[in-house]
Amino acid sequence: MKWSIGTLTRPRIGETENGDCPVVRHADRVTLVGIVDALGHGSAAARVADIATRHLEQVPLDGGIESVMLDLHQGLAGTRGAAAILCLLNEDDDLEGCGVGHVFFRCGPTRVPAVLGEGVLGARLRRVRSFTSKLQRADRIVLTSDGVAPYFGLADFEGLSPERTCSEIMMRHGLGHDDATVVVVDAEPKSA
Ligand SMILES: [Mn+2]
Repeated sequence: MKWSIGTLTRPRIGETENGDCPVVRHADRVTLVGIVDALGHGSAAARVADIATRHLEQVPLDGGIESVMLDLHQGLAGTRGAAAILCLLNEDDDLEGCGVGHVFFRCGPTRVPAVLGEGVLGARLRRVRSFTSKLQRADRIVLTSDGVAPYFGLADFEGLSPERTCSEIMMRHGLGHDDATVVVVDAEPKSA
């Protein structure tokens, strides 16, 4: 499968710095996508988002998503902490996802039994739990931070490109009082 990815992020209304960051990293055989949402907002949160971004640019991906999440947890030790949703997509169309804290994962039409974990990366994390699924052509994954109200369905944005879907979700459901991020991944056949 070919992964067509759109991302959109913006700081809380009135802030110039963003504590949210979208994650997209194409490696040899896998693609890492996700969102890190540093606690709070403003420059202190933006510093944490920055540390997370740099960490995820070089973290080993071959140990699976739980290992990526635990690595990020260690990388954020001593900071104010963050929530995150991270997904690894591979050449065989396998999805492996892992979430910690107040972030959101949606996928369809394939139903993915996504259970996200509690805790704060960098501060307290009892255990991470991951979920896996085989993706199909025309599947769409939508990740959002908690600066986006979760009251929407994938059908509301059917037929729109990943970029356009990000803008529409942000426009209709973005919350002014928090940093907000949307990541949309469409699974498309390689030949398309
Ligand atoms: Mn937030």
